[in-house]
Formats: sequence, structure tokens, C-alpha cells
Amino acid sequence: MKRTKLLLLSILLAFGSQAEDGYRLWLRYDKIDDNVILQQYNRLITSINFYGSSPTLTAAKTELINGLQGLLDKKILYQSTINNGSVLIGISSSSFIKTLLDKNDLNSLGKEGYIIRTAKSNQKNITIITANSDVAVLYGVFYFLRLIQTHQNILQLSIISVPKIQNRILDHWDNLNRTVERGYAGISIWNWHELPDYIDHRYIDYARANASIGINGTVLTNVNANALVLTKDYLVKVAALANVFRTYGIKVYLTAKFSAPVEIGGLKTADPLNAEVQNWWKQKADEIYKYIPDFGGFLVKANSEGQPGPQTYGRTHADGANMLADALAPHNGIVMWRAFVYSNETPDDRFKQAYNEFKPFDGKFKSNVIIQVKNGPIDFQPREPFHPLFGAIPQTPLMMEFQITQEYLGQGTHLVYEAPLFKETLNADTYSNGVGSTVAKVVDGSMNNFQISGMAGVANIGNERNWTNHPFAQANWYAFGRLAWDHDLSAPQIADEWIRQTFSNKKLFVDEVKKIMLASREAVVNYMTPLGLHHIMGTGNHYGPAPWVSNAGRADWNPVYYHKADSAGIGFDRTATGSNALAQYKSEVSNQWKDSNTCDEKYLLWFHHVSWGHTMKSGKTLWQELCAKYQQGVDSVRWMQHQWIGLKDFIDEERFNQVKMFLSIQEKEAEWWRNACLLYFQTFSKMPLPDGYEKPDHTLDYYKSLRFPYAPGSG
Ligand code: BDP
Repeated sequence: MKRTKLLLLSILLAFGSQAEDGYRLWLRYDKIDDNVILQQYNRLITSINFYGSSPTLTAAKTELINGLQGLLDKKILYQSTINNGSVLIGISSSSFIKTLLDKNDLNSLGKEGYIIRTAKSNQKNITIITANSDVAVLYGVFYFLRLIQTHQNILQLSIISVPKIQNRILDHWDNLNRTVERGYAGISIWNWHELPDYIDHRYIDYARANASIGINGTVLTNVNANALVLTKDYLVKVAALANVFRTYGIKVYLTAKFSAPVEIGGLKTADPLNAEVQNWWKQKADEIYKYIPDFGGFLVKANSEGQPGPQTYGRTHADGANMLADALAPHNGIVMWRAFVYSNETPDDRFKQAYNEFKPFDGKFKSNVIIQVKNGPIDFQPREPFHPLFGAIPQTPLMMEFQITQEYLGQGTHLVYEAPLFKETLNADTYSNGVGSTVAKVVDGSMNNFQISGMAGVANIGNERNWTNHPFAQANWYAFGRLAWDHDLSAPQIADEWIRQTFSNKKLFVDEVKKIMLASREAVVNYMTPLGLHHIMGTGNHYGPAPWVSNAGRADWNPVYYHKADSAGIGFDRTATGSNALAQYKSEVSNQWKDSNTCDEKYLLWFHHVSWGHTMKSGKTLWQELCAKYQQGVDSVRWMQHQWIGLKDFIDEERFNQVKMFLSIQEKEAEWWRNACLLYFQTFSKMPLPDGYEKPDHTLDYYKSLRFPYAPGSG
């Protein structure tokens, strides 16, 4: 008897109290903990009917059955007869489903859109999930599961959802040795050594997670590329991943090193106008497509930060991109050519470089080339004005490049919800076609009627058990995918659904966590780079504050280049009296920013060198305002901590504690940023810290002496 009890207890311990490790992301499918809601769903969903047998539809069926069985805690029958509560899934061409839906609706879906609709068939209440392609049915299944995970009413569904952007892509900055450039979540999930023979289950779960938010492409390798990935040995490994991802509608892409014809092809040159070079790339493309028939194409970083490119041979970006485009065109592949370039000569203003280099080539790229532009002109800072290229080259399709990994946002340990940052850029008005010419409309192709459109996010994924290290960094992966599908979604809406799926549907919890998430981006701006400061992070690893650095290899690698603090004031004059970068924007935009008295203060030091005594809108001097903002950043983190601690009873101990500990790190580092920056800037302002502010606990020399040779993410 005693032994049986003990056995029971150990079984309970083994299965009942499984630790929540975050691996399941937002696809947790745990039993609905609200009994009333559970019973409602149980009445409304009785069985599923399934039309089709492809691997993708089978994946959709499995997902739906697993999801429903978990959420509803009952066996879901798979039937061929229609009952009250049947959920029908299948593609729209299947003869039965076709009869239930309007042809125009189906036409409006294109290849990737789906319909979820409540209907009646023979007096039975049913739900139909259908689309014109298998993968879109899978998208619909994930959406339906999300409705239930987030406790939505499913009584009268009439949903049509079509993605606004065609190529929704994660860019992995993963190296073949499994280090991840700017990765803070362990090593690369691609285990190149064991591929193609060992297929880690993680690859499948990665694909499921991406499909659940509509991501349909993945660039497997770092933009600082290694030509080896284009050799046969690696292509078979890439093919093995592509075979897994295909079922989930995800295409693979690779970064193409421009010098590959020399490095692995034995040619003497990589000049894009050389016939042998052109032929080499054609053959290489043919070879790749033999292994991976649906290969997506190349992402290229050329003539930037030491990467080779067409300019190495006196040719242009258009020459380089078009050569690769020609090689891929017979196979329908695309070239994503990055605009993140800055030449080896020190420019008068790095801000202006991409625009200057690309503007002359507007309309000169082949139709399967898309230019990938970072959200802002410098480099993924906590806040940047939108990149001046958006709206400026109307004959060239531009795709967005966001950075999901938090290189400049506290890296692995700061809670920063990025959707507000993404939205700020997407909603910015370029005025390129009159009022309302938002960046989103440039990027989704609607402004200039482009067939090709795209949004890329630099991934924050690694082999940490919970994928992203910080549990809240999962929300950034999620938000990126949701916005790439539909950039009209709002940041609060996305946070809301993510919290419900990832943690809990309890209203108080959802409301409080949403507040934390929505405050977090402004918090990081305030404790790192308030009022338009930028690029004052530690050199190389970009970890922590280092506004004093002035000895890096070239002028525009130094924080002092960006803040230009001196005894007169602080900030980069980008008006007509300075670098005049503002002239790259339409006058409707530059007019908003060109006067330091009327410029939106969040961009003030991006565009103006302002005196320390300058009167701000608050009535404070610039120096006082700077102090206030840094303190506000620290205070916000403390508030986030306080709120989080109050939510202890709502969620599992594991994630509660992890977030709590990370918030302490964030608080410490926010204080460090405030102290180091204010002490340093004070050497110029010569003004005292206003009363009522916390005083730094160390000297400036102490902060300057800190070194982090092994900070993660340096590649
Ligand atoms: C910067 C990163 C660097 C990348 C580069 C890029 O610091 O590691 O290689 O951007 O985007 O943000 O190419």
C-alpha cells in the first residue's frame, strides 16, 4: 500500500509538476482554466472533418487536433460525417467546401489568405477553415487555435485574412561554427555538423512557430557571409532544413558572399561584368535549385563593413545585384540587396550614405531584386527617424529590415517590447505621394504597385531552451511576424494576444503585463539614448554606455562622432548649417524637424546641436531635461519590477523568477547608463545634477574603466 502511494506520488511529480521552460512559446495549448469558457467551446467544437492529404494539410490536421485536445482536454474525433460542431478544414477546391463559400471571397484570398467562417450544412452548425493553398489552410488553423487560446467568441465567425506583405522573413546572423552575430540566446539552432542526417525536433517546432504567425522565409546564414555555405557539402545540409520547412510554407534563403567565385570557384575575379563570373553564379544557382527546388534566393551585404562587393571591381550596386538576379531568375529566386552600406572613406555624415549610394540607381534593378533597408539611417538604435530611402526611390521595391535581436536594446536581459518601435517606423509619413504615404505603404508595395514586397527581421533565436533567452523576447519574434502579415495591427493588440497565449488569460494579469510591455520601449530610450542621442554604446560589443569613446578605427565608429558634445551643447547638426541630411527627406518631413525650437524632442539631438541652456517644451533647460529623462528611464524599470512582482500568483514560478531576476539586471544597467552618461556629459555642460536626482555611485573614471571582453553576441 505504502509503495503504491509512493509510486503514485512520484508519477504525479514527474508529470503533474512539469517545469515551465518556455520551449512551447505561444503554442502552449494547455487546458483552458476557465470552466465556463471551456464548456462553451466544448459544446461548439465536437469533431473535425478533413479534406486533403498533403504533408502540409496533414501538419494542419495534427496541429488542430493537438491544439484542441490540449485546450479542451478531450478527445477530438476525426470524422467523415458532418455534425453540429464540426470543424471542416481543407483547400477551397475540394468539392464539398467549394459549395459552402462565395467564389469572390475565395478569389480575394490569393495564395496565402484564408477564410474562417461559421456556416450551416444540413441544419448543422459548422466552422469552415479554408484557403486556396495548403499552407494558407495551415495559417487558418493557427488563427483558429489562437481564437480559442485567447478565449474569443467563435459563435459567428466571418474572418478573411490576407497578408499585406509577400516575403515575411527571418534573417539569422548565424555562422557556420554556430556562433551568432548579435545573438544573445545561446548558439545557433542550426547544427551544421550533424546535418543532414540528424533532424533535431527543434527545426520542426521552429517551423511551426513561424507558420503560426505567417513567417514564410528564413535566411539561414549571417550577412557577414561565408562562401562555404554555397558548396555542395553545405547545400545538402541546407536542403535537409528546407525539406523540414517546406511543409510549413517556409522557404530557405542564403547569404551570398560576393567573392565566392574567387573563394570557392577558383576564379581570379568576382567582377560582376565578367562573363566567367556571371556564368559561375548561373551554374551555382542551377546547382542550388537541384538540391532545393523552392530555394528563395540570396541576401547580400556588399561593400559594407569590409564585405566584398561590386565596388571592389569599380562596378555599381546595380551591376552586382542584377548579375545575381539573372542567375536566380530562371528559378524564380529573388535577390535581397542590402542598403546598409557605408564606404571606406569617412563620410561627412554616415546618415546620408545609403541614400546617396542608392538614389542614382532608382529603377535600374532587375524585377527580382528588392532593396533591404534598415528601419533607420544609422543602425537599429533605440529610436531612429525613419530611413530617408523610404519613399525616395519610387521605381525600386524596398523591403524593411527590422532587428528583433536586441543588439542595442539591452541584449539578452532587458525587457523591451519592440512592437511600438516597429509601428513608429511603419506609421511614419514619408509624404512621397502626398499625405498618408507611410513607410508601411512603401514596404507593402501598394504605394507604387510593386509585385514584390518584403519585411525582414534579424532573428533573436538561439538554442536556449526557451529560444530567446528573455521570456519577453519571444514577444518580439511574435510581433515581427504578426506585423509582417498585417502592419495595421496595433502594438497593444499584439501584446494582448501574445500574453494570453504565452502566460494567462486572466484579465488583471493581461492588463498589467500589457502596461509593462507598452512602457518598456520608451524606458530603454530614456535610460540609454534620450532626446535623440544615438550610437553611444560600448564599441564592438555594443554592451553598456561608452559615450566617451573616440579612438575607434574611423570617425563614424566613435560615439563622440554621434553626440558631438562640447562646451556649447550636444547633438548632431543635420540641418542646412550642418551635414544637411534633412534634405534627404521630403520638405513636409524636414520642415517638422529643421527648427530646434519646434522639432519633436524625441528627435532633437538627431538633427540639432543644441545649447545646454536651450529651453525645452517642459520649461527645463536641455541639461535638466536630459537628467530628467535618464532618471525617468530608471524609474520606469523600477516600476516594471514592482508591477511584475505583484503578478507572482498568476503564473508559473520558473518564468516569474527568471523575469524578476532579469528585471534586476535591467535596473542595475539602467542606473549604470544614467550614471555613466550624465557624469560624462556633465564634463561639457559643467552644470550640477538638479536636486532630487540620485547621485552616481562611482566616478566617471570607474565607468570608463569597465571592460567586457566576453560579452555575448560579438560573432
Ligand atoms: C550592425 C551590427 C553588425 C552587423 C551590421 C549589419 O553591429 O554586427 O553586421 O549591423 O547589419 O548592427 O550588417
